[in-house]
Amino acid sequence: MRTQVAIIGSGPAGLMLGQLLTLAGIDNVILERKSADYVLGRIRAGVLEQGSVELLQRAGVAGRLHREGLVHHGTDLSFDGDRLRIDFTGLVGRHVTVYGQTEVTRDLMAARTATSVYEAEDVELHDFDGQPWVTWKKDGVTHRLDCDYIAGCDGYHGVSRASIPSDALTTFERVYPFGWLGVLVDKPPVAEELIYAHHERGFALCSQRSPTRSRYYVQVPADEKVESWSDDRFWDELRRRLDPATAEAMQTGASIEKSIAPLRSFVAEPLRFGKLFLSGDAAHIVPPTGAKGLNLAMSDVAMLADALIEFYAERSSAGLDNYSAKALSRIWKAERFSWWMTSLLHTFPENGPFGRRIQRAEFDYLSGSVAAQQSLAENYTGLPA
Ligand code: RFL
Ligand code: PHB
Repeated sequence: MRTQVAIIGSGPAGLMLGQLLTLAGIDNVILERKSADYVLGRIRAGVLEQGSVELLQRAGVAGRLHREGLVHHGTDLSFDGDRLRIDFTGLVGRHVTVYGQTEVTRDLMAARTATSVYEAEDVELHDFDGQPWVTWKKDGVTHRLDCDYIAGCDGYHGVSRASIPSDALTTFERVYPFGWLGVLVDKPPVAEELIYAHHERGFALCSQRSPTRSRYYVQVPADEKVESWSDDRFWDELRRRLDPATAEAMQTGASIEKSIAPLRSFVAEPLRFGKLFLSGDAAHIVPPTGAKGLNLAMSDVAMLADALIEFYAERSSAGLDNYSAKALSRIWKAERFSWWMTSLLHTFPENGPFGRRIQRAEFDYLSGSVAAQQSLAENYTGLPA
Protein backbone atom coordinates (compact mmCIF):
# COMPACT_ATOMS: atom_id res chain seq x y z
CA MET A 1 0.00 0.00 0.00
CA ARG A 2 1.15 3.57 -0.68
CA THR A 3 -0.01 6.97 0.52
CA GLN A 4 1.32 10.51 0.69
CA VAL A 5 1.06 11.04 4.46
CA ALA A 6 0.88 8.21 7.02
CA ILE A 7 -0.77 9.47 10.21
CA ILE A 8 -0.15 7.57 13.43
CA GLY A 9 -3.01 7.98 15.92
CA SER A 10 -6.71 8.72 15.52
CA GLY A 11 -7.12 11.22 18.35
CA PRO A 12 -8.18 14.79 17.60
CA ALA A 13 -4.72 15.68 16.18
CA GLY A 14 -4.56 12.77 13.70
CA LEU A 15 -8.21 13.07 12.65
CA MET A 16 -8.02 16.83 12.09
CA LEU A 17 -4.78 16.55 10.12
CA GLY A 18 -6.33 13.80 8.00
CA GLN A 19 -9.42 15.89 7.33
CA LEU A 20 -7.45 19.01 6.31
CA LEU A 21 -5.22 16.93 3.99
CA THR A 22 -8.16 15.09 2.43
CA LEU A 23 -9.92 18.40 1.74
CA ALA A 24 -6.74 19.58 -0.02
CA GLY A 25 -6.61 16.41 -2.14
CA ILE A 26 -3.64 14.90 -0.28
CA ASP A 27 -3.89 11.15 0.23
CA ASN A 28 -3.49 9.93 3.81
CA VAL A 29 -4.00 6.82 5.94
CA ILE A 30 -4.56 6.80 9.72
CA LEU A 31 -3.20 3.91 11.80
CA GLU A 32 -4.75 3.65 15.27
CA ARG A 33 -3.88 1.12 17.95
CA LYS A 34 -7.29 1.06 19.63
CA SER A 35 -10.82 0.46 18.33
CA ALA A 36 -12.98 3.39 17.21
CA ASP A 37 -15.33 2.76 20.16
CA TYR A 38 -12.47 2.86 22.63
CA VAL A 39 -11.25 6.18 21.22
CA LEU A 40 -14.78 7.60 21.47
CA GLY A 41 -15.16 6.37 25.05
CA ARG A 42 -12.29 8.45 26.44
CA ILE A 43 -13.55 11.41 28.43
CA ARG A 44 -11.12 14.29 28.16
CA ALA A 45 -11.14 17.96 27.30
CA GLY A 46 -14.12 20.25 27.22
CA VAL A 47 -13.09 23.79 26.27
CA LEU A 48 -12.39 24.99 22.72
CA GLU A 49 -10.63 28.23 21.84
CA GLN A 50 -12.11 30.32 19.04
CA GLY A 51 -9.19 29.31 16.80
CA SER A 52 -10.09 25.62 17.29
CA VAL A 53 -13.73 26.34 16.44
CA GLU A 54 -12.61 28.16 13.28
CA LEU A 55 -10.43 25.19 12.34
CA LEU A 56 -13.35 22.79 12.82
CA GLN A 57 -15.36 25.09 10.55
CA ARG A 58 -12.61 25.04 7.91
CA ALA A 59 -12.59 21.25 8.18
CA GLY A 60 -16.34 21.23 7.49
CA VAL A 61 -17.28 19.55 10.75
CA ALA A 62 -18.70 22.41 12.84
CA GLY A 63 -22.43 21.90 12.21
CA ARG A 64 -23.25 20.11 15.46
CA LEU A 65 -20.70 22.19 17.36
CA HIS A 66 -22.59 25.35 16.40
CA ARG A 67 -25.92 23.79 17.41
CA GLU A 68 -24.85 22.15 20.66
CA GLY A 69 -21.66 23.92 21.81
CA LEU A 70 -22.06 26.35 24.71
CA VAL A 71 -20.47 29.76 24.17
CA HIS A 72 -18.86 31.03 27.38
CA HIS A 73 -18.05 34.72 27.65
CA GLY A 74 -16.17 34.38 30.93
CA THR A 75 -15.09 32.10 33.74
CA ASP A 76 -15.09 32.29 37.51
CA LEU A 77 -12.18 31.95 39.90
CA SER A 78 -12.75 31.20 43.56
CA PHE A 79 -9.99 31.62 46.15
CA ASP A 80 -10.81 30.37 49.64
CA GLY A 81 -14.44 31.15 48.81
CA ASP A 82 -13.85 34.66 47.37
CA ARG A 83 -15.14 34.87 43.81
CA LEU A 84 -13.78 36.73 40.78
CA ARG A 85 -15.33 36.65 37.32
CA ILE A 86 -13.01 37.01 34.35
CA ASP A 87 -15.09 38.62 31.58
CA PHE A 88 -13.36 37.33 28.42
CA THR A 89 -15.59 39.21 26.02
CA GLY A 90 -15.41 42.49 27.92
CA LEU A 91 -11.65 42.23 28.45
CA VAL A 92 -10.38 40.94 25.10
CA GLY A 93 -13.43 40.58 22.84
CA ARG A 94 -13.06 36.81 22.61
CA HIS A 95 -14.84 33.76 24.06
CA VAL A 96 -14.50 29.98 24.36
CA THR A 97 -16.91 27.17 23.49
CA VAL A 98 -17.69 24.23 25.74
CA TYR A 99 -17.95 21.12 23.53
CA GLY A 100 -16.49 17.78 24.59
CA GLN A 101 -13.40 16.32 22.95
CA THR A 102 -15.44 13.14 22.54
CA GLU A 103 -17.87 15.06 20.32
CA VAL A 104 -15.04 16.68 18.31
CA THR A 105 -13.61 13.20 17.73
CA ARG A 106 -17.02 11.79 16.79
CA ASP A 107 -17.67 14.60 14.26
CA LEU A 108 -14.21 14.18 12.68
CA MET A 109 -14.58 10.38 12.49
CA ALA A 110 -18.01 10.72 10.86
CA ALA A 111 -16.62 13.10 8.23
CA ARG A 112 -13.61 10.93 7.36
CA THR A 113 -13.69 9.44 3.86
CA ALA A 114 -10.02 8.36 3.63
CA THR A 115 -8.72 5.06 5.03
CA SER A 116 -8.40 4.49 8.78
CA VAL A 117 -7.04 1.25 10.19
CA TYR A 118 -8.21 0.67 13.75
CA GLU A 119 -6.71 -1.95 16.07
CA ALA A 120 -3.39 -1.73 14.22
CA GLU A 121 -0.93 -3.55 16.51
CA ASP A 122 2.83 -3.10 16.79
CA VAL A 123 3.02 -0.04 14.53
CA GLU A 124 6.65 0.52 13.54
CA LEU A 125 8.20 3.48 11.73
CA HIS A 126 11.02 2.77 9.24
CA ASP A 127 13.57 4.88 7.31
CA PHE A 128 11.96 8.16 8.30
CA ASP A 129 15.34 9.76 7.73
CA GLY A 130 15.14 8.66 4.07
CA GLN A 131 12.22 7.07 2.21
CA PRO A 132 9.76 6.28 5.00
CA TRP A 133 7.43 3.31 5.45
CA VAL A 134 5.30 2.00 8.28
CA THR A 135 4.40 -1.54 9.28
CA TRP A 136 1.71 -2.91 11.60
CA LYS A 137 0.00 -6.17 12.44
CA LYS A 138 -3.69 -6.83 12.17
CA ASP A 139 -5.27 -10.23 12.78
CA GLY A 140 -1.81 -11.79 12.82
CA VAL A 141 -0.86 -10.41 9.38
CA THR A 142 1.90 -7.82 8.89
CA HIS A 143 1.06 -4.89 6.58
CA ARG A 144 3.29 -2.28 4.96
CA LEU A 145 2.51 1.31 3.99
CA ASP A 146 5.01 3.38 1.96
CA CYS A 147 4.69 7.17 2.23
CA ASP A 148 6.32 10.55 1.67
CA TYR A 149 5.88 11.75 5.25
CA ILE A 150 4.82 10.40 8.65
CA ALA A 151 2.80 12.49 11.11
CA GLY A 152 3.21 11.26 14.69
CA CYS A 153 -0.15 12.13 16.29
CA ASP A 154 -0.15 9.20 18.70
CA GLY A 155 -0.21 10.95 22.06
CA TYR A 156 2.21 10.97 24.94
CA HIS A 157 2.63 7.17 25.11
CA GLY A 158 2.81 6.65 21.34
CA VAL A 159 5.47 5.00 19.20
CA SER A 160 6.43 8.04 17.07
CA ARG A 161 8.41 10.09 19.58
CA ALA A 162 9.84 6.87 21.02
CA SER A 163 11.20 5.93 17.55
CA ILE A 164 13.41 9.03 17.33
CA PRO A 165 17.00 8.46 18.54
CA SER A 166 17.10 9.96 22.02
CA ASP A 167 20.18 12.07 21.23
CA ALA A 168 18.20 13.83 18.50
CA LEU A 169 15.56 15.12 20.95
CA THR A 170 15.75 17.45 23.92
CA THR A 171 12.95 17.01 26.44
CA PHE A 172 11.76 19.37 29.16
CA GLU A 173 9.53 18.08 31.93
CA ARG A 174 7.85 18.97 35.19
CA VAL A 175 5.82 16.32 36.98
CA TYR A 176 3.42 17.69 39.60
CA PRO A 177 2.94 15.75 42.85
CA PHE A 178 -0.83 15.55 42.29
CA GLY A 179 -3.49 14.57 39.77
CA TRP A 180 -7.11 15.41 39.01
CA LEU A 181 -9.88 13.06 40.03
CA GLY A 182 -12.72 13.69 37.55
CA VAL A 183 -16.38 12.74 37.70
CA LEU A 184 -18.97 12.95 34.92
CA VAL A 185 -22.61 13.16 36.04
CA ASP A 186 -25.99 13.61 34.36
CA LYS A 187 -27.03 16.64 36.37
CA PRO A 188 -27.24 20.29 35.26
CA PRO A 189 -24.05 22.33 35.84
CA VAL A 190 -23.97 24.23 39.12
CA ALA A 191 -23.21 27.52 37.34
CA GLU A 192 -23.54 28.90 33.84
CA GLU A 193 -19.75 29.28 33.52
CA LEU A 194 -16.81 27.21 34.78
CA ILE A 195 -15.53 27.73 38.33
CA TYR A 196 -11.81 27.22 39.01
CA ALA A 197 -11.44 27.03 42.80
CA HIS A 198 -8.42 27.22 45.08
CA HIS A 199 -8.90 25.97 48.64
CA GLU A 200 -6.43 24.96 51.32
CA ARG A 201 -7.65 21.36 50.86
CA GLY A 202 -6.74 21.57 47.16
CA PHE A 203 -7.96 22.70 43.75
CA ALA A 204 -11.45 22.00 42.42
CA LEU A 205 -13.09 22.64 39.05
CA CYS A 206 -16.78 22.82 38.15
CA SER A 207 -17.08 22.22 34.42
CA GLN A 208 -19.79 20.97 32.10
CA ARG A 209 -20.54 19.21 28.84
CA SER A 210 -24.16 20.28 28.18
CA PRO A 211 -27.12 21.84 30.02
CA THR A 212 -27.78 18.42 31.57
CA ARG A 213 -24.27 16.96 31.99
CA SER A 214 -21.56 18.21 34.36
CA ARG A 215 -17.87 17.46 34.79
CA TYR A 216 -16.21 18.06 38.16
CA TYR A 217 -12.61 17.63 39.30
CA VAL A 218 -10.70 17.70 42.60
CA GLN A 219 -6.94 17.75 43.12
CA VAL A 220 -5.71 14.49 44.71
CA PRO A 221 -2.22 13.19 45.57
CA ALA A 222 -0.40 11.63 42.61
CA ASP A 223 -0.54 8.12 44.10
CA GLU A 224 -4.28 8.21 44.89
CA LYS A 225 -6.40 5.24 43.71
CA VAL A 226 -9.76 5.90 42.06
CA GLU A 227 -11.23 2.89 43.96
CA SER A 228 -10.75 4.84 47.20
CA TRP A 229 -13.27 7.42 46.03
CA SER A 230 -16.93 6.55 46.37
CA ASP A 231 -19.30 9.05 44.77
CA ASP A 232 -20.28 10.31 48.25
CA ARG A 233 -16.68 10.92 49.22
CA PHE A 234 -16.10 12.82 45.99
CA TRP A 235 -19.14 15.10 46.42
CA ASP A 236 -18.28 15.79 50.07
CA GLU A 237 -14.73 16.75 49.18
CA LEU A 238 -15.82 18.92 46.26
CA ARG A 239 -18.38 20.80 48.40
CA ARG A 240 -15.75 21.58 51.02
CA ARG A 241 -13.56 23.28 48.40
CA LEU A 242 -16.31 25.54 46.98
CA ASP A 243 -17.91 28.67 48.40
CA PRO A 244 -21.00 27.83 50.51
CA ALA A 245 -23.60 29.10 48.01
CA THR A 246 -22.12 27.01 45.19
CA ALA A 247 -21.73 23.95 47.42
CA GLU A 248 -25.38 24.30 48.42
CA ALA A 249 -26.64 24.73 44.83
CA MET A 250 -24.70 21.80 43.33
CA GLN A 251 -26.81 18.87 42.14
CA THR A 252 -25.08 15.53 42.69
CA GLY A 253 -25.85 12.02 41.52
CA ALA A 254 -24.35 8.71 40.45
CA SER A 255 -21.15 9.18 38.46
CA ILE A 256 -21.15 7.89 34.89
CA GLU A 257 -17.35 8.12 34.64
CA LYS A 258 -14.65 8.55 37.24
CA SER A 259 -10.91 8.62 36.60
CA ILE A 260 -7.63 10.17 37.75
CA ALA A 261 -5.35 12.07 35.37
CA PRO A 262 -1.76 12.81 36.40
CA LEU A 263 -0.52 16.39 35.89
CA ARG A 264 2.58 17.00 33.83
CA SER A 265 4.29 19.66 31.75
CA PHE A 266 6.40 18.22 28.94
CA VAL A 267 7.93 19.39 25.66
CA ALA A 268 10.10 17.50 23.18
CA GLU A 269 12.20 19.52 20.72
CA PRO A 270 12.42 19.66 17.75
CA LEU A 271 9.13 18.47 16.26
CA ARG A 272 10.78 17.12 13.13
CA PHE A 273 13.15 14.26 12.51
CA GLY A 274 13.74 13.71 8.77
CA LYS A 275 10.35 12.90 7.24
CA LEU A 276 8.66 12.42 10.63
CA PHE A 277 6.73 15.26 12.29
CA LEU A 278 5.30 15.25 15.82
CA SER A 279 2.00 16.99 16.68
CA GLY A 280 -0.26 17.20 19.72
CA ASP A 281 0.32 15.20 22.89
CA ALA A 282 3.02 13.15 21.09
CA ALA A 283 5.19 16.26 21.34
CA HIS A 284 3.97 18.05 24.45
CA ILE A 285 1.77 17.79 27.53
CA VAL A 286 0.25 20.59 29.59
CA PRO A 287 -1.50 20.25 32.93
CA PRO A 288 -5.25 20.61 32.17
CA THR A 289 -5.70 23.76 34.30
CA GLY A 290 -5.46 26.14 31.33
CA ALA A 291 -7.63 23.92 29.04
CA LYS A 292 -4.89 24.02 26.42
CA GLY A 293 -4.05 20.40 25.44
CA LEU A 294 -6.68 19.81 22.78
CA ASN A 295 -6.36 23.37 21.50
CA LEU A 296 -2.59 23.00 21.08
CA ALA A 297 -3.12 19.74 19.21
CA MET A 298 -5.45 21.65 16.86
CA SER A 299 -3.03 24.53 16.27
CA ASP A 300 -0.09 22.13 15.67
CA VAL A 301 -1.91 20.20 12.97
CA ALA A 302 -3.25 23.38 11.35
CA MET A 303 0.38 24.49 10.90
CA LEU A 304 1.52 21.06 9.72
CA ALA A 305 -1.38 20.71 7.27
CA ASP A 306 -0.61 24.13 5.75
CA ALA A 307 3.07 23.19 5.39
CA LEU A 308 2.21 19.88 3.69
CA ILE A 309 -0.33 21.58 1.42
CA GLU A 310 2.34 24.12 0.42
CA PHE A 311 4.79 21.30 -0.26
CA TYR A 312 2.44 19.36 -2.54
CA ALA A 313 1.12 22.48 -4.31
CA GLU A 314 4.40 24.33 -4.84
CA ARG A 315 7.10 21.72 -4.16
CA SER A 316 8.42 24.16 -1.56
CA SER A 317 9.66 22.76 1.73
CA ALA A 318 9.87 26.20 3.40
CA GLY A 319 6.76 25.58 5.50
CA LEU A 320 7.88 22.10 6.53
CA ASP A 321 11.32 23.45 7.45
CA ASN A 322 9.70 26.13 9.60
CA TYR A 323 7.01 23.92 11.22
CA SER A 324 8.94 22.96 14.35
CA ALA A 325 10.06 26.48 15.28
CA LYS A 326 6.67 28.03 14.52
CA ALA A 327 4.68 25.44 16.48
CA LEU A 328 7.10 25.44 19.43
CA SER A 329 6.79 29.20 19.83
CA ARG A 330 3.04 28.84 20.44
CA ILE A 331 3.47 25.64 22.47
CA TRP A 332 5.84 27.25 24.97
CA LYS A 333 3.45 30.14 25.57
CA ALA A 334 0.67 27.66 26.33
CA GLU A 335 3.08 25.71 28.57
CA ARG A 336 3.79 28.91 30.48
CA PHE A 337 0.12 29.78 30.91
CA SER A 338 -0.86 26.25 31.97
CA TRP A 339 2.00 26.17 34.49
CA TRP A 340 0.94 29.59 35.83
CA MET A 341 -2.77 28.63 36.22
CA THR A 342 -1.67 25.40 37.91
CA SER A 343 0.67 27.28 40.27
CA LEU A 344 -2.00 29.81 41.22
CA LEU A 345 -4.81 27.37 41.93
CA HIS A 346 -3.37 24.14 43.39
CA THR A 347 -1.97 23.48 46.85
CA PHE A 348 1.75 22.77 46.96
CA PRO A 349 2.49 21.57 50.51
CA GLU A 350 6.22 21.93 49.87
CA ASN A 351 5.82 25.67 49.25
CA GLY A 352 4.67 26.28 52.83
CA PRO A 353 2.96 29.37 54.26
CA PHE A 354 5.10 31.74 52.14
CA GLY A 355 3.88 30.04 48.96
CA ARG A 356 0.24 30.33 50.06
CA ARG A 357 0.62 34.05 50.76
CA ILE A 358 2.12 34.52 47.29
CA GLN A 359 -0.85 32.68 45.77
CA ARG A 360 -3.25 34.89 47.72
CA ALA A 361 -1.36 38.00 46.59
CA GLU A 362 -1.59 36.80 43.00
CA PHE A 363 -5.36 36.36 43.33
CA ASP A 364 -5.75 39.79 44.98
CA TYR A 365 -3.65 41.36 42.23
CA LEU A 366 -5.85 39.72 39.59
CA SER A 367 -8.96 40.95 41.39
CA GLY A 368 -7.76 44.55 41.32
CA SER A 369 -5.98 44.76 37.98
CA VAL A 370 -7.67 44.95 34.59
CA ALA A 371 -4.25 44.39 32.99
CA ALA A 372 -3.78 41.11 34.90
CA GLN A 373 -7.30 39.98 34.01
CA GLN A 374 -6.70 40.85 30.36
CA SER A 375 -3.56 38.71 30.37
CA LEU A 376 -5.49 35.75 31.76
CA ALA A 377 -8.35 36.26 29.29
CA GLU A 378 -5.98 36.65 26.33
CA ASN A 379 -4.18 33.41 27.14
CA TYR A 380 -7.27 31.39 28.11
CA THR A 381 -9.20 32.28 24.97
CA GLY A 382 -6.11 31.50 22.87
CA LEU A 383 -3.08 33.36 21.59
CA PRO A 384 -2.70 33.88 17.84
CA ALA A 385 -0.76 31.26 15.83
P1 RFL B 1 -4.58 11.64 21.93
O1 RFL B 1 -5.97 12.15 22.14
O2 RFL B 1 -3.90 11.00 23.07
O3 RFL B 1 -4.64 10.66 20.70
C1 RFL B 1 -3.54 9.83 20.34
C2 RFL B 1 -4.06 8.60 19.65
O4 RFL B 1 -2.96 7.78 19.25
C3 RFL B 1 -3.24 6.42 19.57
N1 RFL B 1 -1.98 5.68 19.75
C4 RFL B 1 -1.45 4.86 18.81
N2 RFL B 1 -1.87 4.52 17.58
C5 RFL B 1 -1.10 3.65 16.87
N3 RFL B 1 0.06 3.11 17.36
C6 RFL B 1 0.52 3.43 18.59
N4 RFL B 1 1.66 2.91 19.06
C7 RFL B 1 -0.25 4.35 19.37
N5 RFL B 1 -0.10 4.89 20.61
C8 RFL B 1 -1.14 5.68 20.80
C9 RFL B 1 -4.06 6.51 20.84
O5 RFL B 1 -4.85 5.34 21.06
C10 RFL B 1 -4.91 7.74 20.55
O6 RFL B 1 -6.14 7.42 19.91
O7 RFL B 1 -3.62 12.81 21.42
P2 RFL B 1 -3.91 14.10 20.51
O8 RFL B 1 -4.69 13.72 19.29
O9 RFL B 1 -2.62 14.79 20.39
O10 RFL B 1 -4.92 15.01 21.38
C11 RFL B 1 -4.51 15.61 22.57
C12 RFL B 1 -5.69 15.73 23.54
O11 RFL B 1 -6.30 14.48 23.66
C13 RFL B 1 -5.24 16.25 24.92
O12 RFL B 1 -4.26 17.25 24.81
C14 RFL B 1 -6.42 16.84 25.74
O13 RFL B 1 -7.36 15.86 26.03
C15 RFL B 1 -5.91 17.47 27.03
N6 RFL B 1 -7.00 17.96 27.89
C16 RFL B 1 -7.63 19.18 27.65
N7 RFL B 1 -7.29 19.91 26.56
C17 RFL B 1 -7.96 21.07 26.26
O14 RFL B 1 -7.62 21.72 25.25
N8 RFL B 1 -9.01 21.53 27.03
C18 RFL B 1 -9.41 20.85 28.13
O15 RFL B 1 -10.39 21.27 28.75
C19 RFL B 1 -8.70 19.65 28.50
N9 RFL B 1 -9.06 18.92 29.56
C20 RFL B 1 -7.42 17.20 28.99
C21 RFL B 1 -8.45 17.71 29.83
C22 RFL B 1 -6.85 15.95 29.28
C23 RFL B 1 -7.28 15.22 30.36
N10 RFL B 1 -6.67 13.96 30.56
C24 RFL B 1 -7.38 12.78 30.84
C25 RFL B 1 -5.27 13.78 30.25
C26 RFL B 1 -8.88 17.01 30.92
C27 RFL B 1 -8.29 15.77 31.21
C28 RFL B 1 -8.77 15.07 32.45
C1 PHB C 1 -13.23 19.73 31.32
O1 PHB C 1 -14.42 20.10 31.21
O2 PHB C 1 -12.92 18.53 31.25
C2 PHB C 1 -12.18 20.74 31.58
C3 PHB C 1 -12.50 22.08 31.52
C4 PHB C 1 -11.51 23.03 31.78
C5 PHB C 1 -10.23 22.62 32.08
C6 PHB C 1 -9.91 21.28 32.12
C7 PHB C 1 -10.90 20.32 31.87
O3 PHB C 1 -9.29 23.55 32.35
